[in-house]
Amino acid sequence: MDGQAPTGRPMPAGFDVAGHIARLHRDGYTIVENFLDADRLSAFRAGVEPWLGRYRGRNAFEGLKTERVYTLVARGRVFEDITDDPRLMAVLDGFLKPGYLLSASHAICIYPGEQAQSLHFDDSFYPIPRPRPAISMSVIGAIDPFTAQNGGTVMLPGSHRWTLDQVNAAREAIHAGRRTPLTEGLFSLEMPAGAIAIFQGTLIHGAGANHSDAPRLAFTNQYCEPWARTQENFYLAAPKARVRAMSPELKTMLGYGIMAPFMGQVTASHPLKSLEEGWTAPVTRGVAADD
Ligand SMILES: O=C(O)CCC(=O)C(=O)O
Repeated sequence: MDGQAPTGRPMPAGFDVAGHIARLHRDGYTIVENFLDADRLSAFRAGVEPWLGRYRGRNAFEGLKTERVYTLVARGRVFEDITDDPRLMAVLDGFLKPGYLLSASHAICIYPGEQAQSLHFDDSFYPIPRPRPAISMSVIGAIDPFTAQNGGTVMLPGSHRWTLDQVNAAREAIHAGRRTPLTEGLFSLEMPAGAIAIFQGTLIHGAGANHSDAPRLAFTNQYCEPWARTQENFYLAAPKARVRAMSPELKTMLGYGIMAPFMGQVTASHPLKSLEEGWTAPVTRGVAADD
């Protein structure tokens, strides 16, 4: 699909949308090399640097030697650009309904000595039985090259089609260090800086252990169906002044859109109205506000 992208911005010639969609259906993941060019990689590093060196994870899942910078999309232009990139959106359009939402957006810096994260699938918190279509789609992007040594994401291709019993059996076997037919395909994602993996929210994966002597910097963006609840609450987390300057696609992804016929309305108005200068909540107009 060359030419016009869903964003109206140019789609790079030769980007094989259909091939990526086919691999996502077959394996549960696909890799886009050169997603960030050298300029975007430098801009990413410069943009995230002031936010690093502040916190460590609060639990083993976040990673006790891992730092996460949440609400990345609202922290600078490069983070917007990687979130609504036309190539990515063209692939996501093959899986999620129009008006899909950004569910999570953060940088992940895994420091040396970090242990492997427990294996999981990203849309597990939606209580709908498996097997089923993914309710969310995830991206993990390499700012540092991913290797098996430095914490490259561990993935289990094909697991996006499994029942919950199969998922649990595979996870138990892997965590116990046992090999079974279900665990055959387990591998560590190795990809150069600037590449991303797109994967289905139903695919088993987890951050690898960092046995190297350098941090592994990455980002993840996750997108969900327009009817599903998002992990991050961007209405509260992303300052309106920043959202106003974002692309129409990003505004929709952050919740300033309607899913037909009226999901997401703001007191019977389109949510974009709430971004207009001087807008006040209708319930406070003409009466004293409580707070
Ligand atoms: O950092 C990674 O490689 C994956 C992280 C992940 O899967 C998660 O935090 O949910």
